[in-house]
Amino acid sequence: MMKFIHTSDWHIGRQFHNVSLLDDQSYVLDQLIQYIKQESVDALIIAGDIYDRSIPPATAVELLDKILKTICVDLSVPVILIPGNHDSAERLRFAANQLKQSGLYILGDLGNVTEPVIIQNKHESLCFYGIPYNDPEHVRNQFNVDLSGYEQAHAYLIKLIEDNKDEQSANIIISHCFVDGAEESESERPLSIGGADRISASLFKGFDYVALGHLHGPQYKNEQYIRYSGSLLKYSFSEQNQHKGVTLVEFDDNTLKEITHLPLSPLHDMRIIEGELEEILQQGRVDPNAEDYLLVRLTDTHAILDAMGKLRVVYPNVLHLEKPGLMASTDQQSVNRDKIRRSELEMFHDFFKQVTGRDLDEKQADALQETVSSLHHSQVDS
Ligand SMILES: [Mn+2]
Repeated sequence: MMKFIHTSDWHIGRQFHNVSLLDDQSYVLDQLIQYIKQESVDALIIAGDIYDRSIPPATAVELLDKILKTICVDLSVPVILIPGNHDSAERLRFAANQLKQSGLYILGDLGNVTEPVIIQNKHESLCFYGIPYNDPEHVRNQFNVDLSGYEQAHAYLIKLIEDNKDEQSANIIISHCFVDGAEESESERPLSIGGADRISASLFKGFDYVALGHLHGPQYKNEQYIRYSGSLLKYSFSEQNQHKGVTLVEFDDNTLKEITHLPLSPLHDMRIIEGELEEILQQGRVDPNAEDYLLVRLTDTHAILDAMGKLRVVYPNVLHLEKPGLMASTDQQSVNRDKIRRSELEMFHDFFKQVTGRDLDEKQADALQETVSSLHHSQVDS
């Protein structure tokens, strides 16, 4: 029996609403290391988007260096990784040939897609083929072929691999791509505009397991073995209900036996809270997870002074505030010419109604009248 863990989309060094997620990433990577020990896996796969940017901050490089040293050297577990669309393949594959000797396989060269990393024991062998992230132009230039679109480019690469693969082994593809029909999140950067980046799952049917990266929600497409492990952490509020983790894959006698989702628990969860300020403040005072990263949607219909400051007293990590209550109920969003000609009073009245859904009451109308006329006078005076 052989086992490996499939992960992807680490995005080390990512910032979220100006907050560095490095500690959060380090926290779940420690859990990954525990899983690697506990399951005594034979390899770790990272299917792209190792870093968040092509030139990552030094602290991100330092964290990755530390994690890879622990896994490859201290635990002697080989790591196989490919660059994703966020990584720079050229930078990531620095010293790749030398690093192979220490069990770190960086498959970052499109010209080498037909060369597998073979992990084996006495009875069986797993062949891992990595397809570094590419667009159709890379493939055209690299192989001097005429093709267009992501689907054709991927089909070409997979055919190359299939023509070379060893039928006696289990064959595993690692790729960073968008499989058609799979579900997106808000934190993925599109590979191309207008859906031309989709490829069909059926391209992969000749393989025993397909370790995908790019989409951040854990999921499979068509077949259980054509799978996205999902990102390490939630990287947008749209992912609040996703269960992040890594995927444990077991082979026996060169045949896929079992796929298990191993959950990761974040240092700070990411979630959306909705309600009126007062009730949110009350709930925050007793919320055991008050440190979570929050998007707060205030439903109050009146303006609130320094809502963010008040919320952060109980929820220190409110990262984003929305006030749908202040954009309430009215269809009269369009400005028509007649309205522009009206007096300030009428315009303010309309504005008030548009944001609160109510008319000014008598007291408010009086106050407004007074303010506007005093403004007019002060302008005349000065
Ligand atoms: Mn990604």
